[in-house]
Amino acid sequence: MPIDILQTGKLHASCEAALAERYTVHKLHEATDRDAFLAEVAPRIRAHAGSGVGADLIAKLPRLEIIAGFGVGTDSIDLAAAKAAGVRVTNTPDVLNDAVAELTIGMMISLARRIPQGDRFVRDGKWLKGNMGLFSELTGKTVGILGLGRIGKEIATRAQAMKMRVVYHGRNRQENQPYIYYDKLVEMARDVDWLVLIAPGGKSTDRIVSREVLEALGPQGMLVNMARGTLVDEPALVDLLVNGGLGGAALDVFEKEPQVPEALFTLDNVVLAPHQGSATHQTRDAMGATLVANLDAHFAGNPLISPVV
Ligand code: NAP
Ligand code: 8YV
Repeated sequence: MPIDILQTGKLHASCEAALAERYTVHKLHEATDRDAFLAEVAPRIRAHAGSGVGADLIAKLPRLEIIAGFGVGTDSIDLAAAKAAGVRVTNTPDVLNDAVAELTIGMMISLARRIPQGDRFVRDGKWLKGNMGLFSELTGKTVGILGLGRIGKEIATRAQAMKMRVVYHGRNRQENQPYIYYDKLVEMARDVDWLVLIAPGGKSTDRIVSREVLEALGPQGMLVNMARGTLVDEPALVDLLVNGGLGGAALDVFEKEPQVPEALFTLDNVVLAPHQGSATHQTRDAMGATLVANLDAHFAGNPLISPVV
């Protein structure tokens, strides 16, 4: 019996190819009349492939058994609605740790040494008129990691290779970790040179990096957001960057991405990336393979590879 699955957005090519080999895939995002399309296929849909699933969609799919998310973050899936409907949810953890940690260090060096600004400086012919200036380095600085989880630990290892001191904040002290633990984020922000965000999005972390936390980080402090835009009070962040209340920011994620506050575009103490943490061929292939492996396990009656719900 063919198994009907629903996609509501484009997925990585190797993932789509593997899904098409195994399942009957219905692509809502390619339909011209989406309501009519959904009404026709909904009674047959047993799985959703990809993230971004709200309670409304779950309610329209009476035979839905599993949502296989693409990504480790599940903040775009209504987990409570899935649980209430008896729908399993999976994500793609671990396979992206290295890619995200690598980009984090890349963003940090880019900001400390103004690498994108230097590139523009050369291209704009400004070097012909004089040198660019001196900036800071990571060596000898303290980095506070908000979220010492799977990715946070990889960032910590790499930060140590940059001769940085590592401390962390989370809801729990991790006894087997060698780094100093802060139970108050604001206190950690006061003590560090760099604050790196890599905790999940969602209600429990909404604007956890408040104006008070950003002010504690201070005029020399650097913020790096690799987590979700929702973790930060973005208007306060922009205000402090514009007014010199914060030293700088390297941002891969934004509250309303792909919309980015335009005030950031003119600032030299900011490095921006378009949510590229896991965006390498090898990592996206591995994420796609994990998504498919979860679906295959579910429909074979085997334990899920990476269950969330
Ligand atoms: P993880 O292993 O679950 O680690 C999350 C960490 O955050 C844990 O150490 C947890 O510690 C901490 N945490 C959770 N809720 C918290 C709260 N309310 N307050 C303070 N700390 C909290 O997750 P991961 O696999 O490392 O991924 C982390 C996040 O990175 C994802 O959820 C996603 O949003 C983001 N991400 C972004 C990209 C990108 O492209 N930029 C790529 C991948 C992932 P406690 O339980 O002790 O609090
Ligand atoms: C992806 C991510 O960019 O895994 C996550 O939580 O944010 C990133 O890996 C995203 O999930 C896929 O678009």
